[in-house]
Amino acid sequence: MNITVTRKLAQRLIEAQGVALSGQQLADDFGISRTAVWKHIKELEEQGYQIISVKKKGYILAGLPDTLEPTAIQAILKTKRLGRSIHYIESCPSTQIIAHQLAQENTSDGTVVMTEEQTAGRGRMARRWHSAANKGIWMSVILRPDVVPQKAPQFTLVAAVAVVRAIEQVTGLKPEIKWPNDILLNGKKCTGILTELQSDADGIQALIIGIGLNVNQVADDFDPEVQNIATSLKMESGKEIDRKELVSSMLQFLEQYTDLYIEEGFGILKLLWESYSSTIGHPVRARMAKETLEGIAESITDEGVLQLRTADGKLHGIYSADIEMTS
Ligand code: BT5
Repeated sequence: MNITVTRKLAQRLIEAQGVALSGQQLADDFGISRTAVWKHIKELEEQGYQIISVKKKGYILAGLPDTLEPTAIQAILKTKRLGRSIHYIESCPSTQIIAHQLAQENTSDGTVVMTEEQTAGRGRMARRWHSAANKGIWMSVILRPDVVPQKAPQFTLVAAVAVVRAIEQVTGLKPEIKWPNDILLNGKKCTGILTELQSDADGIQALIIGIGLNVNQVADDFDPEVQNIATSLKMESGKEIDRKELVSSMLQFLEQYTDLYIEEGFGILKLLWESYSSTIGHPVRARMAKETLEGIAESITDEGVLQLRTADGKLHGIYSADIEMTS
């Protein structure tokens, strides 16, 4: 079966907004037989599309599946660039790996890699990111901003603000950001962000922002390794969440905020980031590669560096660490 035709057919049904499309018309438009159209309709039904077949009128779309297929996302997407090209794979080791390959092949700014399942999802420092099938959002966004490499770390913070805004908009939940890359609900992690860079002597070639968001898992869906520290939007809200609504909202905020950051700098976004932060103003322990420091997390700088004041009064600039709240 020709997948492109199936996708185009889904797109036509979505665009028809509940109006019947005649089988003959579709057959003519796609240059295939009516039986072939019917086979594509059956394929879409298997994917979870609800399609009503009305005698003498044709096919009507009555419901969309909980899928992250590009057609379903793009039907509701309001962005200009982000997600206008989506590479969708049912299962893959890591969307970051695919995004890196695409970025080297000159893929366009705003391209998104999306999957239903990762078999080797990764966090910072080669840690594992558990990515259960069909329950979360595992995606990588490729950006090609014209900025100096020193401006790269803040993209993680900007992305975090975009994710919390989207979670709020779609679910009404109140997430918090834990510096630098975690999003928490009731103190448990629902999202991790991983920003990676491709750069050369000319500057940044591509930024790859990986976002892992636990959406519809229940406690048993999590690996025992993270069961005590992880949560999902469904566990916190008690409701099944529409993943494509969330993707669409996240991409919209991400486009808006990354554009704002590139054009105006980190100022306004820093204020927004601080308003969601669970870290600032609190006593924390910061574990870094070579040392661990305890103190009060006072602020972040315009460069996204955490300012930690230790008991001896010294202020330390922390570029990357794992943060634990100490009270
Ligand atoms: C992160 O790293 O939090 C970044 C995670 C980024 C994942 C996305 S998914 C799409 C894209 N493709 C990838 O392969 N990766 C990105 P870090 O701060 O190092 O946190 C990793 C730690 O989070 C692990 O050591 C676990 O303790 C915990 N963890 C793993 N899976 C989790 C999950 N599903 N939910 C909550 N916590 C998890």
